[in-house]
Amino acid sequence: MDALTVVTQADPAFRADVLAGLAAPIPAIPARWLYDRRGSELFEAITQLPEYYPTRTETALLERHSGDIAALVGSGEAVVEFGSGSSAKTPILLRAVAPAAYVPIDISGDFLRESAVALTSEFPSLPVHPVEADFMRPIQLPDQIAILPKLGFFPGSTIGNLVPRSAVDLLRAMKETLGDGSRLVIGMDRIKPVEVLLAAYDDPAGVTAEFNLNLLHRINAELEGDIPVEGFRHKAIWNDEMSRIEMHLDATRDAAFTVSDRRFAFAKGATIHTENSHKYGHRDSRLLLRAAGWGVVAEWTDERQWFSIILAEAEPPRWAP
Ligand code: AVI
Repeated sequence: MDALTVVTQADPAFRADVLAGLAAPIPAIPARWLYDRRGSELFEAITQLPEYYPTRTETALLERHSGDIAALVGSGEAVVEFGSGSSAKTPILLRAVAPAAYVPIDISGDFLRESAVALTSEFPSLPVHPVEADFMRPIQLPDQIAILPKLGFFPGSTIGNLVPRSAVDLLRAMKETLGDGSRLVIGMDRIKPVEVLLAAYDDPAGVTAEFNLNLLHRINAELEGDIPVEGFRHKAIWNDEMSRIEMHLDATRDAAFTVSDRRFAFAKGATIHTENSHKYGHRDSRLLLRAAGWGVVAEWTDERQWFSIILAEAEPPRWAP
């Protein structure tokens, strides 16, 4: 090995998920591994595509209704964002609700630092308390915001990337993190014509395909793999029964390869399931929130009803028949 070779330390959880996922009867790898540096850049590029309606629609909804949100929640909240606020959406909310503090939570310290710096220039007097943690579990918030009312923020319909059981677990964890009486602004993507959904997840420019196939490049680079990436293609399908878009990687020919010294053989047509993106009907989103102890206070949607922003409130447990 020459002096310039950079060795990436493999994440043991990535290795375990990939080896188990490739060997599973229905091969599947958790979607969170799509987001290495390159994957995150490609996802950013996806959000700019004409066919990818969610980002544009949600941003417009926030611009139109952030005043309504502020009227309902008041000012002086600690805004707690689940995921770092690298997007254009965070400043829209912060401008409207005049918070007393901002707490971005992200598992990646790099993203946290980048977004904290970006926000400080626009909100120089806003106290920012970044927390590096996995928000899938309840988190101890910084002491500095202990007495402030909390407003959670979870845009992007990222909730849709979880199967309903995990989505409810996450919403419950958020409730525990924020506390009873806190509020949550959450973006949820709606069910819409299948052609619109398929174009958004299989764009003609091939950016989503590159995003999906990047997972194989990542496996090869980080887990000593020799997967023939050109032997796989991106596939997006609408699973109506599960109300979700699914991304898969399809073997276009028989492919035998090694990952971390383990041999795998994929016959032509075999697939690796890499992501789900659930879409919700009006009542579905409410039921999901209620299952986790969140009552819906208000909901805003666009003219085409393609996306909705919901303001929910953490309800205290109460007896029910
Ligand atoms: C991050 N998440 C909300 C995106 C979505 O729409 O489900 C991920 C994505 N996958 C392909 N395109 C976008």
